[in-house]
Amino acid sequence: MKKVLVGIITMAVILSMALMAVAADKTFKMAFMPGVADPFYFTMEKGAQAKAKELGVELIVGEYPKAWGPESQVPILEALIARGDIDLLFTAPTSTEALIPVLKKVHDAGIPVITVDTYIGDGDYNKESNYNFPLAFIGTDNFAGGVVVAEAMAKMIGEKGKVMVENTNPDVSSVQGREKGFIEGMKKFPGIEVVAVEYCLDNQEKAQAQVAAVLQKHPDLAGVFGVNVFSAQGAYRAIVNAGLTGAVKVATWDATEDLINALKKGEVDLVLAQKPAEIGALAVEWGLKYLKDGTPIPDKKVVPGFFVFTKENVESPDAQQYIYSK
Ligand code: T6T
Repeated sequence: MKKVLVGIITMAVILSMALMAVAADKTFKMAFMPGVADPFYFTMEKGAQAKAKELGVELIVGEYPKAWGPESQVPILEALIARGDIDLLFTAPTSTEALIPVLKKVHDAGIPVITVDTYIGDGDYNKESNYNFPLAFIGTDNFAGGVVVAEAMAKMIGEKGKVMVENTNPDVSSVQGREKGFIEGMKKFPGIEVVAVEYCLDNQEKAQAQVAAVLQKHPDLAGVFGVNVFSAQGAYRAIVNAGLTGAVKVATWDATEDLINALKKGEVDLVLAQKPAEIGALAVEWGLKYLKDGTPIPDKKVVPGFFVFTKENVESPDAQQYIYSK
């Protein structure tokens, strides 16, 4: 009886070692589905591709959606999954709620999911909920960044006056975090009033028109916070067109070449750079660890930092690494 038991255990050990060896040798296939076609996600892809190459992972990149939102993203995700050969998916959900069903479908099909840049639900994947199935969220602490921008803006405008937020969507975790952090940060400054929060739906022209309209209503506007590539690029153009460069302070988020050049020209006063290449690389690295031996991602969260460009450091050689790729 004892001999039989020892035999069974030995067989089980040999089998699991063989399975682990197969997993170690297998070339895993990961899929990356970006939020929209923009320099932030292009840079994320580059970081992910470089890490995938280094670690021997095959990385499939889903088609870049032309517009932000579930209408564009869900069909591309469905097509990715329909391939039937993906071992893990990392993606930036374009809505906290609307992306839950399709990502749950991916998960239920046996494909582990990591959300990068944005999260579903409230992003707490540790508690009981219908959205806690992703392995982790990997992305910026947007609320903390929003507070940093508020404090810098308050300083720039002498801690008094009217400011506005040019945002994209009310149901996207990243940009909502920035807005909330900014508004919270401004509570420390009783002389500052947030007079408007606009949503451009990630459309630069719309952002420009919205900032122009707020300027009409509040000609004494002191500052604008543009929360991402398109809202920020639209926001600073509205200020330039109104001939108010320098008079209205402009704080922006996302280090595109356009925004960095505007900073150099004095049309923008601050650019917060996220670390998209690092986010992409971390997703591949942690994803592979999980696929190889089930290593969990600590706290189901990885949060790389950010870098703040100002006119003082924008030419510094060390800062150049934070500018996004085209
Ligand atoms: O700001 C990034 C990203 O972090 C956000 O979630 C959506 O907008 C960008 O992609 C910039 O356009």
